[in-house]
Amino acid sequence: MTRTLGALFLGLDCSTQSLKASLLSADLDILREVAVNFDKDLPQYGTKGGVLYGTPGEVFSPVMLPVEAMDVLFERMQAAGWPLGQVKGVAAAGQQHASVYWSTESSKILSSVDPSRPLHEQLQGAFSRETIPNWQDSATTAECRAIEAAVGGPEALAEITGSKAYERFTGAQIMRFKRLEPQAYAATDRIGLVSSAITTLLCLDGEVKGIDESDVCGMNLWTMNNPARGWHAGILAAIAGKDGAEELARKLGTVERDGGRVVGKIGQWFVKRYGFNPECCVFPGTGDNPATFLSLTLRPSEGLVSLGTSDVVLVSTSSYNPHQEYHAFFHPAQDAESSQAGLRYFNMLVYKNGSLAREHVRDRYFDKSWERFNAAVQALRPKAPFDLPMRAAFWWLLPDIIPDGAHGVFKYISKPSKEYSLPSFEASAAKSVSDFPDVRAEALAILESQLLNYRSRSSTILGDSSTPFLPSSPGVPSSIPRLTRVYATGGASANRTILSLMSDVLSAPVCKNVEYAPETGWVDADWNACSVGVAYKARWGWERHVAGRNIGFDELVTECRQTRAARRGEVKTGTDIQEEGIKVVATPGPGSGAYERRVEWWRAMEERALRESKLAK
Ligand code: ADP
Ligand code: XUL
Repeated sequence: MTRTLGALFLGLDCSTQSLKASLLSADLDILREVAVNFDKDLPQYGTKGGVLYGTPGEVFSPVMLPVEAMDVLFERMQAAGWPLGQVKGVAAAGQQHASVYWSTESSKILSSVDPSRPLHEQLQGAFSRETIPNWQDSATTAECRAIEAAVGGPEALAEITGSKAYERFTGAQIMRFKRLEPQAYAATDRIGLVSSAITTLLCLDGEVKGIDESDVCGMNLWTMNNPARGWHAGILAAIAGKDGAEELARKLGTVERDGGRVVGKIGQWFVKRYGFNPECCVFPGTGDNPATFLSLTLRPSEGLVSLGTSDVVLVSTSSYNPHQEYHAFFHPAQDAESSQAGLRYFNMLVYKNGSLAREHVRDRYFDKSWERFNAAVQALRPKAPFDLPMRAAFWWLLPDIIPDGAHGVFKYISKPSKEYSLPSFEASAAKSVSDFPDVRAEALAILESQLLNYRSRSSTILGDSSTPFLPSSPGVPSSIPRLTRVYATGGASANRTILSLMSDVLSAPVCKNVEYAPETGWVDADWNACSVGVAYKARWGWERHVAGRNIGFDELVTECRQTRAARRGEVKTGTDIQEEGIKVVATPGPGSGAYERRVEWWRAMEERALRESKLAK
């Protein structure tokens, strides 16, 4: 099919291991993608998995790595014939928390780059720190405790900034940098995140661009719980001293509250070197998780489960629900005029023991075969509402984040009976085992425990918030709310058995992104969600900026979907249009009721396993 391409939108994603780009049409079709792999394509930096290791706990990457990756990325786009002159808007996503330090020379250097030479040859002097601490860094425990103490403890910090202190969060990282390299800190003019640094490089107009208000929530520095949102003076003072707090606020700069604001035009370097249109607009960058959230246009009470190396669960809410176990973020595409009451949020839950733990069980008991693993799950999974699960297995091979510090492997066989009508009694009477007598239970039990974890905690988030949710099924405690819909992404979402069990345990339809090609019809989409999500944001910002339309992000995406459906000769409205590009791949079956009845029991089992994990230390 040949169509004139018209206006195009570009999204970049600077993640841990690669820099990726997606090119989208004005109707949000994904037209092209390209990636630069840090280890493979830039071996001179010597990274492994995109990072380098220092003293215990230190994980970082060279600051020039993403700069040189930009050089290679745009060369590749040009070599592949991308019509870059038609790009009207661009936005970037970046790994969260990781900070970039700009020197006092940066402004001058950024405004005078020579289009005949690559960026990495010219920007060395623009940085006051040679490295970017990576989100996997864990060398800042002492700083975390100091930041929490400054505001009255972890709970208070979570209430103010959306998260208790985490080693990877930027506040603790800045504090450690200042302590270890005071001169380099003093020579720092501005501090940004990876997303705002890539945005700065896209504009190259001499200005270091501000951090956006969704990504800023990963810093432990931003007051979220107060209409006068802003840098928290007490935390800044804990990091930089009373006298240095104001200076630190200046270094951190002005935060972008409007995710669709034009922060600059594409730099002349891109215009002269790659033929960009000088009118191409640049919109605020955001974190990789907020960007993924946008690619699925999650509505309040919907969730996303990403089954990658680690598992990440995002729950979209219409109210602020800070909690010590997880992170609260502002929605990445709201405009500055949103009243406090109209603000949207999402909660993020990060689990270290995701795919690697599942793989471990597969390799140990099922000959490294997902087919065998799946067959075991299918054979034993509950098939009726009272076919209650009786095993629980906690595979905390790495010390986990949720629950905090849980470590070790714990397995139990339980026996529901009238005698144990209280879940805590039943849990304490459960038999601890090292292997299940029926080996097939190993596959089912790890999945059940992971998924009941996501079910239990997403229920708590919905129950604690003013977000509307689906009530639980008749006969099940009403304190177990359900997500209305779950989107599955990540490597393990290729496994339909896992998705089908997920639908039963979460009591919600499970969906995947699909894309349409005239030759094949709808197929599973395999594009990069982060770069696509920020390209959507650029499209939304452009609509508001150029057409002057005061339109919400979700509404604009819906309009684009309508246009796409109409192009295929279909008329879609209402819920149909929400399904455009999204396929329900699993719906709750009869076994779902059994899981709903076991959420409270599972919570009691987790409490017991956690207690035993702490005793074993
Ligand atoms: P990353 O977090 O690095 O982006 P991915 O999202 O690519 O990771 O997920 C990689 C993981 O996906 C692998 O560790 C693997 O265990 C898991 N995976 C891939 N295919 C399957 C499958 N069919 N069933 C279950 N897990 C799978
Ligand atoms: C989120 C986190 C990671 C990074 C990965 O808190 O640390 O998901 O954003 O790039």
